[in-house]
Amino acid sequence: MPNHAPYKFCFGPWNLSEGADPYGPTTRPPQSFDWKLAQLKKHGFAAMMFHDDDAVPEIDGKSEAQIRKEATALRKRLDGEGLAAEMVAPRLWFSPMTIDGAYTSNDPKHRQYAIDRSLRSIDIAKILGTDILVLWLAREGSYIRESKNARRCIGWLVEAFDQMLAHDKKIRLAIEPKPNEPMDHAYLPTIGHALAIAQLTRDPNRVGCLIESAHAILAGLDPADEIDFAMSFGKLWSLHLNDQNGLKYDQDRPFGNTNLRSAFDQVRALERNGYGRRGEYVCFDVHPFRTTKPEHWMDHLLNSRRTFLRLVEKARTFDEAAANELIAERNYQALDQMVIEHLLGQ
Ligand code: XUL
Ligand code: MN
Repeated sequence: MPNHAPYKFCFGPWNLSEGADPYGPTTRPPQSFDWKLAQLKKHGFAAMMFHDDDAVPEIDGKSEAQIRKEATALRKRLDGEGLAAEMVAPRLWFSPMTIDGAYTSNDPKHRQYAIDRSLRSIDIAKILGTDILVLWLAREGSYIRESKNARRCIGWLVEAFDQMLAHDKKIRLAIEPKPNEPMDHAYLPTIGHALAIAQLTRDPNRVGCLIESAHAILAGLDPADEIDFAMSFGKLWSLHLNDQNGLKYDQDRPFGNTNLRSAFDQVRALERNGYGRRGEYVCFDVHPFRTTKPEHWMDHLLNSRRTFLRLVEKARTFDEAAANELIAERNYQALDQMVIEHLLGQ
């Protein structure tokens, strides 16, 4: 095997999903958390991503002490298996308290619920040994624009982030932007927005981002450029590689399955910026196709990792000197074909 250092891989329990979509039921039987963890370990992934209620199920009904107890038991288990927790993310889009948004709900009680739940997620992250709190701001945006005051909502987001930063001096917030779905428009749709709002918080150095390939494509952006942009600020703290066919619902396809050249460009961007050298993980936020049979349940993850590793080889064997000559001659026509030939191989 060629040397693929420094990359370490992870996924979340939700990535072994059962195939339900808005138009039909599940197509695979549900599997237990234990089964998912065993699959992760068996296939050589180094860490698991956790929503707060993946780590502590039915979290809303539990006391702080109970949450700590269950998180501590999970940490012991992960340690015993030699696995890490990559991040914790508060799931702020399921509860009746987040129907109108979480940090930006028009109801102050609901905004408080979102903050309280985020602080509990930080407690869980600390116990699980990760300093990354991922914030996918699912319902922070508008569906009916006049129902919200966007200026005020930005202020509420900053207030919420400030409370999280104050709650734990080590926690880092990794904002995962997505421009739409479930909202018509999100308040933080791109990496530029995530890094800009960081500057309004009490500790900008602890507010960074997570790039998901599909989310960047949905924003009409090139995920590779988003990687270079975030890493120019030293703020790419996590990564959800996957793929997406154009501007439609979020597809979470296997990495590289639709835009292979873009996947190559993303890997090149990671390589040139040294992603992973400060302990960052490569996570695959991919889902099995609805048609996938239970016996092929891991294939979307294994295929994504295989494609990623093959593209690392492609990036490392790309003839940079020859490419630079073509760039110096402004012969981008030949450069374009050179990339295609390199990807096609012999
Ligand atoms: C949603 C999405 C989430 C986050 C974690 O599109 O990507 O799974 O990654 O909350
Ligand atoms: Mn994601």
